[in-house]
Amino acid sequence: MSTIKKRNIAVLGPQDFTGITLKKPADYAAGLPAVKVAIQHAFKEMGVVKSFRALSQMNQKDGFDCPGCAWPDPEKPSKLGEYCENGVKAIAEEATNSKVDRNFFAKYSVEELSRWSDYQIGKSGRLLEPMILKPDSVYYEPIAWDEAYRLIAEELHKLKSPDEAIFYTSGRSSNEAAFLYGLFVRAFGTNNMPDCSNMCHESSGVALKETLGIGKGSVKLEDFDQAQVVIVMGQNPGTNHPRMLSALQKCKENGGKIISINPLEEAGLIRFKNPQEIKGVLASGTSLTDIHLQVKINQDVPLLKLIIKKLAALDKERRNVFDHEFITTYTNGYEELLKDLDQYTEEELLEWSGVSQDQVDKAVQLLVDHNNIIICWAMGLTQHKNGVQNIKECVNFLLLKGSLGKPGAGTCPVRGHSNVQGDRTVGIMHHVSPSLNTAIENTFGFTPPDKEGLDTVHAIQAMHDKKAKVFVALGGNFLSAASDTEYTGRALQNCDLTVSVSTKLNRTHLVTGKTALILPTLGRSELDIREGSPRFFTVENSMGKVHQSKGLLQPASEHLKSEPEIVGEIANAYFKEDHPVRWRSLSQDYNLIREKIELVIKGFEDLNKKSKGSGFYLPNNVRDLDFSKLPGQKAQFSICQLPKHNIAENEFVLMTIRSHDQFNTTIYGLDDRYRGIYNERRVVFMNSKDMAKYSLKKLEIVNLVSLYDNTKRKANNFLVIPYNIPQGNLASYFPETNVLVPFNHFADKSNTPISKSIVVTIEKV
Ligand SMILES: Nc1nc2c(c(=O)[nH]1)N[C@H]1C(S)=C(S)[C@@H](COP(=O)(O)OP(=O)(O)OC[C@H]3O[C@@H](n4cnc5c(=O)[nH]c(N)nc54)[C@H](O)[C@@H]3O)O[C@H]1N2
Ligand SMILES: Nc1nc2c(c(=O)[nH]1)N[C@H]1C(S)=C(S)[C@@H](COP(=O)(O)OP(=O)(O)OC[C@H]3O[C@@H](n4cnc5c(=O)[nH]c(N)nc54)[C@H](O)[C@@H]3O)O[C@H]1N2
Ligand code: SF4
Ligand SMILES: [Mo]
Repeated sequence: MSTIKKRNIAVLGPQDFTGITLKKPADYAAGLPAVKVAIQHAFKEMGVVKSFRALSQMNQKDGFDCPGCAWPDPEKPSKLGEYCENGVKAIAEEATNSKVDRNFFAKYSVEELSRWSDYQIGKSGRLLEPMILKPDSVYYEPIAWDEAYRLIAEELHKLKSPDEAIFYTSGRSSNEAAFLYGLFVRAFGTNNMPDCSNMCHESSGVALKETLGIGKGSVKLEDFDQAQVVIVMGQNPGTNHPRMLSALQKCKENGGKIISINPLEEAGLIRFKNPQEIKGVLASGTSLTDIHLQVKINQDVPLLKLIIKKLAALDKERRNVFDHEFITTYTNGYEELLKDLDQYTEEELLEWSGVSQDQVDKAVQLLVDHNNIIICWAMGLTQHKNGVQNIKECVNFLLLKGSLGKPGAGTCPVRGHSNVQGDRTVGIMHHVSPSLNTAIENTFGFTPPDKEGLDTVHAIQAMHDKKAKVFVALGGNFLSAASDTEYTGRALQNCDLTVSVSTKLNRTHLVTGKTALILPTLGRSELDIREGSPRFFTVENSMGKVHQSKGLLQPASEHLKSEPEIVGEIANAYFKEDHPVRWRSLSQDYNLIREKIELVIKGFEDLNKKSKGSGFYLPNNVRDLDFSKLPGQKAQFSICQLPKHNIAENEFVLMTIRSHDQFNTTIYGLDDRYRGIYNERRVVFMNSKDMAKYSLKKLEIVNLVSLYDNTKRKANNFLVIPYNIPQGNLASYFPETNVLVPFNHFADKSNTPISKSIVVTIEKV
């Protein structure tokens, strides 16, 4: 037995400043600065030739899907290029020429690397060959692929129960990889399949499933052309889904209006200068938001209730504000919803929301006569204790207006990772689906487990309490993405083995189990060749459309394997050929995987054929107004409570958000251009009245402190930035602030961490 070394790892990394410069927040998104920044990133990471090659194929029909967000491509992609600044940053990050080779790992111990910032770690480059961190070592060293597979199989065989292993997925994996992975995990015998959606849109999935019968949105991209009103809630598209601005622009040009509901006035929602148009480059662009409702953090339910109450009063007089025919034909619970509203006064709802009377009245005026309404939302609604109810209140509104199942109307949860929705569709989930299990059993001849698995927050607790001992991640950066960084760090360190299938080095590779493996994989943009022919895979976008993606760049190293190959070989090593599934042949031939997906997953019939070209839409009962699977065969109104925070006099509600220069835990750069912050991430945005109240000066250094269940958590060193944010509210970037989010506080029903409403106090340094 080798000795087990206690490594001296800095779980949180450095907490010092990088040298801030402040400018005025921007009042438009994109335009020439976006083009300039995009080109700078591309050329710096990939060089000129590779940049042109990569960008000419991104989001084109025979090319590869952008590795950034899940926003859909238009039916006819422009030859000028169908991508945005952040898509370019995403591809530059993946196709970078920088590499971390075995010399790098021989030079820097994990102890030393853990003292690097996430930005430095990420910039070190692409992983090239499998590496192992042995129990007695602080240095990763090379390991042969077969040896790595054998070691994983051996550790999995050692477990007393399959439930002692955790299999995480991040939403970049293809449908083929995710399907095979889910199949292996079930064949192995557990449903412990946490994934990044647990921290993301899980609240949307739960709310939409319960009210409308499908955990996905209902709108298609074309619906934006016809919408009369688009409400954008808790979402910052200018940064996180930049090409959504083109859809909003089209909506405006067709006479539509936009209401944004957000504690911040995000630049991308003010005005858009479309870099693909002359007027976007030379002129002032298109003004987007017509009405901005500056809601306090997590007071969307009171605000929506207020709007509904006012509309209901008008409807009483006019009978045409709500769509009564729709309500009668398709819904359950209308009377109860209206009755529940009686208990609130308009004054108290207004007070809770923090919005001005005048602005609410303007919004009501706009909404009264329009019935083609889309609501878009993202993390500003999902990452709260009452995240599920936030979305249910949105559904209430759309049902009242009959804004579902027709052009220009519907639900639009805007997804994060480029294939997070697809991964869930093809079987990555901790819940048990009896119909999926039956289909797997019929197709593959083994019985999948029927015990509910662990989601992200419960997987962390299981590892922390040593009830789970092996952690495998298909992509992602679990340590930095998850809540309660120090607790999650201990959880990972308590494991016997942690395995990361990754493209780039990240902090999860440094905060590890006793033994750790890094298995480097091909990126989206890279050629995936088998026996002389390129392979392609499929992905599903935010609007339920499945299409193919084919890489074309030379892989970062000849030693890289594709994700399906890695999964198949782990399965093969574990089962040693003694299993009804032919893991190796499946993992090598994606057509075979697709044939199995066709048999197992509803809506994928003819996948091999249909995924070519612009792809196909999966079935969506809301589009067809078919609520037959719901109680009473109707869509459901829901009674939602007002979210209470019980804030003490000196406490704030903090939302942890993304800067313009990051993709989740991947830090592209240190600027948040639209908010006027340059070269610094350790900032906290605060209302200047609150600054005066606590005698805080601009750029004064403070610590943020949260206190839950008598445990104090602290994030040190943040510079105070005066900002247009409601009083009592704060904003700061994640992952730096994840240390404040208690592991055991999460949304009811969806278990999504409360990353957007953390109660904190400010400590002067
Ligand atoms: N460039 C880039 N693109 C990305 C990502 C990235 O990190 N970088 N991440 C991807 C992923 S995985 C996801 S899930 C999405 C995330 O996309 P977003 O949800 O847009 O990301 P956040 O930065 O978390 O922004 C949350 C927004 O909600 C607002 N907000 C916060 N709390 C509340 C609230 O209580 N009520 C309301 N009404 N608004 C609130 C914030 O002010 C902010 O504008 O983006 C995806 N795309
Ligand atoms: N406080 C706070 N915490 C949050 C959030 C928040 O708003 N606030 N947002 C949450 C949300 S919405 C999400 S989705 C999660 C994200 O959680 P994750 O998905 O776990 O995190 P990412 O940062 O997207 O993962 C980045 C890593 O993925 C790997 N990678 C990139 N591309 C590929 C690929 O093609 N294949 C493989 N195998 N690996 C790849 C790279 O090694 C990279 O370092 O974070 C959550 N955490
Ligand atoms: S909007 Fe999202 S998917 Fe489209 S190019 Fe930009 S980052 Fe990529
Ligand atoms: Mo996400």
